[in-house]
Amino acid sequence: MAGFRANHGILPHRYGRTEHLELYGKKAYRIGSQAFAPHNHMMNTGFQLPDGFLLLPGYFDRPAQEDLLYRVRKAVQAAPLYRPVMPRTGKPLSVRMSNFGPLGWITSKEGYRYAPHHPRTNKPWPPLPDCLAVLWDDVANWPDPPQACLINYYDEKARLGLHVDADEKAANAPIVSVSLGDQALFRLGGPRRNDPTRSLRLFSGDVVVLGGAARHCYHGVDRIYPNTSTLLSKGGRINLTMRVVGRNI
Ligand code: MD3
Ligand code: FE
Repeated sequence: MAGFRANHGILPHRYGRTEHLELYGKKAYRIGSQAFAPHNHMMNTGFQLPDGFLLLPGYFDRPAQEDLLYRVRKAVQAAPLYRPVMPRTGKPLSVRMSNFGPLGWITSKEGYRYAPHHPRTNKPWPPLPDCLAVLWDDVANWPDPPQACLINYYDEKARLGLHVDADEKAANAPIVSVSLGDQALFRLGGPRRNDPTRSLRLFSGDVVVLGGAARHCYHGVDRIYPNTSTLLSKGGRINLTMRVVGRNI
């Protein structure tokens, strides 16, 4: 903890209750109900993080991030990124998406759903890379494997508005997220849209586990910080989210 103070000048005021999460052999902190990344500035202090929110800062080191990026590039060659549209209005999102795994999250004017084929190529989604299956087994603490892994690509202007993920019948299974590339300003609220929110910066290599109550909380991405990572040669951010969907019919 001394290094933490020296490097960042941020000392948790409830120091005595710091729980060093050595779970999974990686560093994460939970102070009371406030989870913490050593490199994360605590914005909006006083917000209680929902139960089940776990941030594993720097879970993937640079070589592991490069390996993961290589798998993502291979996947999007076969299953190109597309711009999902909002149901009803047909308005495109700024985030571009694709998927790994037996199922993928797609949108149309009719609504959102999970489907086994890419909406443009009509081919099955590329298989989930082993390193992501291993991550799931390491951190999810859930008996079933993920059925879908959404690939989100943000250019420097992309955003993701506040929403809840509610298209999975397996609503209690956790979601496991991996960030790659430029930093993002992530916003986490509560179960109701008007609940107070807290902002966290997500860095390349960070993993977030959304279980328990956190799984049902509003969240979004307010901004991407350009040129904050050298991982993606053309910049931007990739976020991977593994999900258990439940029975698809
Ligand atoms: C908190 N993705 O794909 S990942 C999404 O950075 C999504 O691309 C964001 O929201 C991104 O649906 C955030 C972290 C995350 C994922 C799912 C959550 C946070 C969550 C579900 C409930 C609460
Ligand atoms: Fe989401």
